Amino acid sequence: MANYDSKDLVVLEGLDAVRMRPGMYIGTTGPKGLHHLLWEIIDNAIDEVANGYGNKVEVTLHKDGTASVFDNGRGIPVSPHPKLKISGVEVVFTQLHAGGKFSDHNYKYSGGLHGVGASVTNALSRYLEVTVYKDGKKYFARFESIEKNKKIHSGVPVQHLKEIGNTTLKGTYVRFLPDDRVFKDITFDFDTVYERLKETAFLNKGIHIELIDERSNKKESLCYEGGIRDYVTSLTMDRKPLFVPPIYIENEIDDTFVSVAIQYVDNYTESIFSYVNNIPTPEGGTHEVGFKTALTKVLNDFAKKHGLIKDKDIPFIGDDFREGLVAVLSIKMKNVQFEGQTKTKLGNVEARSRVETVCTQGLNEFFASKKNENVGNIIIEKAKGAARVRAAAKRAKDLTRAKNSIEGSMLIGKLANCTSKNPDINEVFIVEGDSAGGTAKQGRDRYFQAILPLRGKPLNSEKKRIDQVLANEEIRTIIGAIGTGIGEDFKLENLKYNKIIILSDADQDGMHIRCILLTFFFRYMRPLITNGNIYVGMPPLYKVKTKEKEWYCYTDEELEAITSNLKNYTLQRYKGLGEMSAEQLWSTTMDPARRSMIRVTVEDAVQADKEISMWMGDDVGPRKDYINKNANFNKQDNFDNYEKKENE
Ligand code: 1YM
Repeated sequence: MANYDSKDLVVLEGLDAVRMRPGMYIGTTGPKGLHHLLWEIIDNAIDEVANGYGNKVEVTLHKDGTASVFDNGRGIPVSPHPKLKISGVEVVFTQLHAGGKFSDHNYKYSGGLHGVGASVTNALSRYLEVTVYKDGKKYFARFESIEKNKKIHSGVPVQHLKEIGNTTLKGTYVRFLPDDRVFKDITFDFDTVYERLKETAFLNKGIHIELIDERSNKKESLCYEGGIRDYVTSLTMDRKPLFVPPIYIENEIDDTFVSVAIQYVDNYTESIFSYVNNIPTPEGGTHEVGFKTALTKVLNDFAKKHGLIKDKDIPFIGDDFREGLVAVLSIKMKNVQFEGQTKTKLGNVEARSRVETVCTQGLNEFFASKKNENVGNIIIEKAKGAARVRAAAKRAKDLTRAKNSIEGSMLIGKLANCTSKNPDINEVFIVEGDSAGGTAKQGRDRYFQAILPLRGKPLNSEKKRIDQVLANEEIRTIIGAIGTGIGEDFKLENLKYNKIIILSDADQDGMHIRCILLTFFFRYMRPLITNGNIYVGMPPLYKVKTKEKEWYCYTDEELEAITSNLKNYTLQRYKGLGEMSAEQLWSTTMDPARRSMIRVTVEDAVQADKEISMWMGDDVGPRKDYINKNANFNKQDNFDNYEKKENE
């Protein structure tokens, strides 16, 4: 059977190098590298059909550990290579980076640099078989990695390409067994392959891709007539798209095919997924720059033309048009050059102007149509919101900076500051209501304790955008007093009080204010929480008094414990801080020697994030579910009560 000779081994020295250093060719010998073997074969099949020579690619994961790929294209050339004097099939599977050197091999668009070639798959397989169906004939070749004199020779042609019969089919079938001497685990993962094929199907509209898993009898068929339009739609399905269908543009210019699908969703992030020759470019590059330039220009023009910009409006910058943007940009061109950290950034300068031209033209045409005007208006409205936030955030930054620079800070709202200038010992009490604030001011130790009374309820920052939150007087006062700034400008070293103590009434309103403040700190000043600077003060709920003695109780359990042994006593229930005298407030709640407080910490930020958006967020559904599942409706804490508070 083995009809190879020494000549074959010499030709194959290149493949032995692949086996010596697989990392250089496929990155790792872990699962990612294993799947890379399959991608190489799939990419060749896709290249063939994407260039119009077929319409179907079939991938099968077999029970014996092999994987196979079939495409109904022209079939790999079977004629001998003029210089190498071996069949085209053998060139493809035994020569590193052979594709481009073969005289015939001349796709308009191809993955190029990125793909290391099918020969690498051959080099790292136990065996690989190729069947070509071409011009009514069926051809077959087999390669093996064989051990000779204790040395493994990779991808040796043990069956040179030969004609084995007639056929009515056309195309190429490749089946291989990854080498378990190279890979620890040679099992292909269905989901990994499926996800890759799905992306490929989106990027090559109309191609039929089938994935068959014979190990588990699973079968998936993929075909998207809408291409990247369908891709964007699937990306935005559960994120409230602002209009349907997505904007779609495609055109060819100077042998570069450009297509882009554009949608906006109801959030503030920008997601551009770009590809060159079906290869993802997460680092962006010249094509993305061209697209962004076109988008900014056309939308600015649209706004001007339709009188959507008033004098008082903040001028747009490019970022404003990309808030909530979800776009897929796919281009196909020759001679691609990749750059960047991970070689996933397009470097070709000519791509920039080509993409910009196609996108500008396409977008202009789109918005020139009367029926699309509404889409334009929606995007401009969204961009205006973004511009406002940007301006407000800048104002707030400037404001907090200005306030930070004012010594003594008597200017900050109604803050009654302490006299000490030592942040390590200073504390600030954020107190609910003016009257309680007054009591706290009288009761405090003014050397190290500052009092910040809140007049009304601060805004719930989970429900409002940052510009609205920052417009809120109470929030601004708090930011100014604390001194650190917020968000990305946060600087812990500027903290003016080592302890920030929230002091609110022990009723529903008080709880609500406490939740609002904690939400704000969690979202915008989180280091204060992780650093342990945030506390919740604990005023007593009851005073128990006998002729001889009096007790303060901070919980119902405490009250129960104390009164169970008493006969004649009077009980006072404190409904609010305002009912206490200055002296009482000091001795029960503010005096470091006697008070008790809760220090606020975060054990699991992801969980905290989820809970805060559930409890404090816009979406009522999850909150209602949770409360209905867990609340005790004998108490007065049911869902409707809670929502009423939130909406007040
Ligand atoms: C299941 C894998 O490899 N299909 C495939 C590959 C080629 C061709 C067709 C092909 C290309 C050309 C001309 C050309 C390749 N040929 C070469 C090379 N499926 C799979 N289908 N005729 C057929 O590019 O001119 C490399 S890939 F180099 F031999 F031309």
